[in-house]
Parts: sequence; structure tokens; C-alpha cells
Amino acid sequence: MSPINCSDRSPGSIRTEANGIEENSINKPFIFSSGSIAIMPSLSTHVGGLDLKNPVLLAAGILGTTGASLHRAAAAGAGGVVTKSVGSVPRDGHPGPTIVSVTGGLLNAMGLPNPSYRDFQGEIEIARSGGVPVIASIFGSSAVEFAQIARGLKADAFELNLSCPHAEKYGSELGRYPDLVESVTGAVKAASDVPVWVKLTPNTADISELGLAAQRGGADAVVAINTLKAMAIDIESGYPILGNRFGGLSGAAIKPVAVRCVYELAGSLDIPVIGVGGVSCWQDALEMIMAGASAVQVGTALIGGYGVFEEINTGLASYLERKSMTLKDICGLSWRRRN
Ligand code: RRO
Repeated sequence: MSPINCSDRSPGSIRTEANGIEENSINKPFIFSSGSIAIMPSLSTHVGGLDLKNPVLLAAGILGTTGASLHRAAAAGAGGVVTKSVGSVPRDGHPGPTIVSVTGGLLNAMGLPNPSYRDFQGEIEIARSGGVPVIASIFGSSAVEFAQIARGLKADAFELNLSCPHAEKYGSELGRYPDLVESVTGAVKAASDVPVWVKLTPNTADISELGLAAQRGGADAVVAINTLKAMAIDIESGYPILGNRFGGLSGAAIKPVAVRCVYELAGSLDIPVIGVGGVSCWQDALEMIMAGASAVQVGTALIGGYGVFEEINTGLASYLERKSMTLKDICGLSWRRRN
């Protein structure tokens, strides 16, 4: 059986043999309204405390540093947009090079550059005029610092970055410990009245333990996964390429890891799982949803342009129409299809 890939991007043209779905068991006739106009299935959904017009969101980190670029993602069809992570004080980030292209994706060590939450509210307001929920990604080195930012920033939801793999004192340095995941989540829940999502690290032996900790802390959803800790070396000089030596791998190369993490989390948690990691076409989104994701986020694929949102949404809607299924029907389908 060959893996799903994005080489055929035409909406609805899923190769059922290739992805292991039994065509006969779920393939149903088209639904038509009066005449011959098909009713396109709704992609609207409620996930982690937010109403979304569709389940395809802009992931944190890519194009999330300005209100204008977030607004543009909304205008291009994203169901919601997540900002670049902001902290309590301005940061320049790591020394360059901060990003390098590798087989199957990108390796970055931006190092959480941001102007601080105090100087970011204006960008969020611009993004909000795009008409979709704006989720502020925030980071801190303690529960107190996370709560301070959540009190000072207005957004439609918060996504707690407990998973950046290459920043001292931040991200996965806290997020790999279940007790810290629980206490940070609980502190932000107590400090804010908007939904709280927790972005988890895959750089751990058991991601479900971290997801359960977020759930105990009161999270409205978990987001899986952040980048995988990785490195690249220049073989002429022997130097590590990134200024920080270590970075985070994103893109197609990490999609199977992300699908596995989403699947494990969906099997263990009662709160929704939002899938992210290598989603670049509607087939990828579908695979993530079948693993148990209630929504997906798109990051690295934005390199190919903002059109990816429309492309994924059109493909998902066509697929649902062809199968006479809803998003709910396919969410976690692979758990119900297991051998
Ligand atoms: O800024 C970064 O270097 C960064 C962050 Br905040 C993150 O969460 N994940 C990542 O790969 N890079």
C-alpha cells in the first residue's frame, strides 16, 4: 500500500486503494438539491471553544508576525489564524542563519523573536478585521509569566507554546514535564476568559501524558505537533548550518510523526486535538482528521502561497460530498477502522 501524497491535487479524487479505506463501506451517492446543483457540505465546526467557518487554520510561526499577513490568510480562506509566539519582553531571536531548507521540509531556529505582548495588540486588532478567530500564541518561562501575558493581551483564544524545541528556558524545556504543562495551563485558564489551547512537543516518549496533563489543567484543546528537534551540517566546513546549531524540523518529513501523535492523543483525551505538521494538501488534512483531529493547521506549506487554504477546503468539501459524510463522520475514523 503506498502512502497518501499530494501529487494529485484535484478535489475529491482520493485514491481509496492507496489509503486503505474500503470504498464500498463508506462511499455513498451524491446529494443534490432540486435540479442538478449539488449541496456542498458545510465545513463549519466548533473546536476548542471557537466557532470556525472551516477546520483549516494558519499555524503559529509562519506569516504570523504582522496583522496584515494574518488578515491575508483569513481573506484567503483560513478558518482561523494563529499568531507568531509572543512573550513578556522583546527578543531578537537566535543568531543567523535561522532557517535552512532540508529534504522534506524546513529546519528553523528563529529563537522566538517578537516585540513582546505589549507591542502586539495592534497587530491582533488588524488580524481580527479579517473576520475569523485570532488565536494568540504565547510563551513564557513559568506559569506566572504565561498568566501575565494572558492577562495583558486580548485575543479570541490563546495557544500556549510549551513545545518550541530550541529555546533555553522556554517551550519544550517546560512542556516536556507533565506537571508544568498542567500548572501553566491552569494558570492561564485562571487568568483569562477565552479558550486555551496547548501546543505539545513531539520530542518526548509519550505525548499522551502531556496531553492528559493539559486536559487536567483545563485546556479547551491540544495542538499537535510543534517541530522535531533536528540539525544540519555543512559538509565542506563541518560547521552546523544554523546559528543555534539545533533547530526544529517542519514540513512533509514530519507528517507521519504528527499523524501518529494526533492518533495517540485522540485515543487518550476527551478534549479536541488540532493536528499540525506537514499538512500541505486536502489529502493530508483528511488523514489528520481521520487520525482524530477536529481541525488542522497549515504552516510550512504556506511557502507555496496562500492558495493552500482554498485548495484544502475545496478538496475536503468535495470529498465529503462524494462520500455523503460530515466532518464528524470522518473525525477519528481510523480509530473505528482498526484491525
Ligand atoms: O521561534 C522559533 O524558533 C520557533 C518556535 Br517559537 C516554535 O514554537 N517552533 C519552532 O520550530 N521555532
